[in-house]
Amino acid sequence: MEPDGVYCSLEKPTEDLYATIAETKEKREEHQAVPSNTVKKKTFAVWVSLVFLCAVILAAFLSLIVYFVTGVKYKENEEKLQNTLFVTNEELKLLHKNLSEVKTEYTVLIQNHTTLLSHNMELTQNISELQLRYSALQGNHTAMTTSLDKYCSIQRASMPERKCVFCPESWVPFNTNCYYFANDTKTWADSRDNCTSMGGHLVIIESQEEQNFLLNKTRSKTVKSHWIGLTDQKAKGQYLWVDNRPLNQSNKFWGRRDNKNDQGFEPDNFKGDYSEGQNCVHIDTNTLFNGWYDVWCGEIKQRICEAAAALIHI
Ligand SMILES: [Ca+2]
Ligand SMILES: [Ca+2]
Repeated sequence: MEPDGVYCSLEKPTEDLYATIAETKEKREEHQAVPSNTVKKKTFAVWVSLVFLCAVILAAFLSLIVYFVTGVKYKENEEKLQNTLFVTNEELKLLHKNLSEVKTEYTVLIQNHTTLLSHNMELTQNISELQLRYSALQGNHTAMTTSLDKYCSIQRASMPERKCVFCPESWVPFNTNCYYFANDTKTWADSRDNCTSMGGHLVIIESQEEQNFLLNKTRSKTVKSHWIGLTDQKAKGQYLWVDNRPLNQSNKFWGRRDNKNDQGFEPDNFKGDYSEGQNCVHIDTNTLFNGWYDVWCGEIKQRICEAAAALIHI
């Protein structure tokens, strides 16, 4: 080994190295000694880049915050909307259900309305028919009331009780009796028998009222003279009714003669035509007077029969 050689070889580089370091120092000094515009520009660019980068980061950060906040809000709103939508859907279903029920009820109401209209028409028709029947019944009621008043008089105004008087056909009711005014003529005896055969008797006049009734009924007839049931054939001057009751002196209605020269009262038992005189009595209306007149029993006259009426109290 050769140590000198090693150290020798180290000497030269040292010089060169120092030279290089010196040179570098020089260059550095040169470099430090002369500030460059390019460096300034680079530094400025770096700063701008840093600021820009910070701004971008800040913007991104803000964007993230906004995004996050907006997302949260959006989710909240979405949940609310979904809830609202759910509720709305439920309400809509309920409304559909209610609508369906209302439609069903409407259909039922329409059917009921139709049924009621039909019933109304039937009732209207029934009312018309009932009105017609009511009118007919009113007519019948009026006719029946007229007949009722004719045959069934009210006894007292304060009482609804009626007394119905029924007589055979062609007989006329008066009070509680029936009277038959015959148009054919017979003798007094035949007239008496005829009345008896019909269930009655020649009329027996017992009151002024009955006398007036008979006069009114015969006055309108062409022939006004009618036999009555009074005679004195058994004993002259002793007048008896056909039921053998004597003439009531307080109820006698003798007439006066319709003669200018003789207006005396009956009975006169005139015997001018027949020797037996006048023993039978008729009721008559003449030009001046009316009442009872005794005549010959053989004369033929119309007659008045009397019979008790059938009485019903209602
Ligand atoms: Ca009588
Ligand atoms: Ca006479």
